[in-house]
Amino acid sequence: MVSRISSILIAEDSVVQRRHLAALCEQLGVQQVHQAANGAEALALLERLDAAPDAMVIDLEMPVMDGVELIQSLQQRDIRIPYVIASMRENALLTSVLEMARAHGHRVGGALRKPLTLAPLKKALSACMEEAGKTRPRAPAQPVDPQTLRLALERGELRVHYQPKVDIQTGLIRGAEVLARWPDPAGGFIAPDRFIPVAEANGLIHALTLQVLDQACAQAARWKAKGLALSLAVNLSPLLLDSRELVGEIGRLVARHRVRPEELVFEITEGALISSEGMALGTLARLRMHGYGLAIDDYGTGFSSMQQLSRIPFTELKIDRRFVHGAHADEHLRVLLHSAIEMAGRLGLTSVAEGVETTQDWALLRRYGCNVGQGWLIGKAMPAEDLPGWLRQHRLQLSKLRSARATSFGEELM
Ligand code: G
Ligand code: G
Ligand code: MN
Repeated sequence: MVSRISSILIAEDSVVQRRHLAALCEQLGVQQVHQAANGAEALALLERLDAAPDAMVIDLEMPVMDGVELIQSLQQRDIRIPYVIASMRENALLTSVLEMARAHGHRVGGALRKPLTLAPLKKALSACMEEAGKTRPRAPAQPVDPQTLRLALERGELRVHYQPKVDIQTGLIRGAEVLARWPDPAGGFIAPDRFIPVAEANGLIHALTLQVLDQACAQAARWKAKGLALSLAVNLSPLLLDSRELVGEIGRLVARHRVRPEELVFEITEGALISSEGMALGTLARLRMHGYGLAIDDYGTGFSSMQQLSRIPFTELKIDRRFVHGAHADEHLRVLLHSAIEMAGRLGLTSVAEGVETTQDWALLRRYGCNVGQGWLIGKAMPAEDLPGWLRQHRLQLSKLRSARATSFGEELM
């Protein structure tokens, strides 16, 4: 039985489908099943009922008032009952309605393709009850005080962590992404999404990035001396690309640590590339001429066109995690993921998948021929001194990763 659901409302025009769904709900232990043949009936029923149902299942295509109109009416009336969306229509349509519902802040357990079956329905209903327990919306990250950040940079308090990037075919480590960390006096670390935008807005991002790069190069040299050759990826804020000095400064820093440009990759977020003008394009071209790798970061979130991508000499395409984690259960995401990997291959770019969280994510990426993976399944960002221990642990996992098989792809959507 699905915990905490004792009553449910089904909005579905087909009598046959409605009965089928009611029977499934009863099998799941739901005691009271209310039925409506369209959105208007569902709203009328909600007004009449003494106690609101715990959850709803909403069909999209219905006469009189369809499922999308029903969801919009729920929003207007501020009715906050969690629900599951169901339809026979294509995944892209289901996905866009799901996005709309979530943008309203509604608790949606998933969008399911009809005819419904027991297991996906149970999972989706459980998911909407789980979401009900979470506090929403999430509080926005509190930005830090610019003066405090300035002082921290002057005192060299910033640290960097390393998140491993591994070859998806062999499981072997290829490199790591360098991520800035600011130790919190109260313990732990202040997350970069709280201080990177502050650094950008207060003229501190240049100094910050050079400090990050300095620590990363010093570490790369130490690892190299021990026989561990890793390619390190450093994030570059788009604001830095407007500086004419940047390429020279990076060159001097790298030379001082005797690191070769080929051992570094700079990541630039996709969204920043769309509006990039002459100066930025020149900086990127010069970085590439000097031998550094260039990665498009968060690919898939920025709506760049092929033309925009083709005018910059990239070496790597980092596919955003929202197209990676969970793609095994979502046909729409799978198409996008597969075509991004294929496009990277055809353009001669290394494909890197972010957000690899499960062995199912891993198995799918391997099947699609993705080159490199990064994510919690492999390893979280860690201080340099933890990396040797992680490597030992990781070696023990290799055979498991290499034999990871995709079970079944498909059936349910979200
Ligand atoms: O791993 P984590 O949650 O810390 O990363 C959050 C975000 O902060 C990432 O999107 C990453 O690109 C960004 N970030 C981390 N370090 C740096 C940095 O040194 N420079 C820039 N520009 N962004 C960074
Ligand atoms: O530069 P970028 O935005 O890619 O930075 C990586 C970010 O992604 C960091 O915030 C890091 O903590 C986060 N991250 C790394 N691995 C995973 C993962 O497997 N799943 C999720 N949800 N986030 C991840
Ligand atoms: Mn990045």
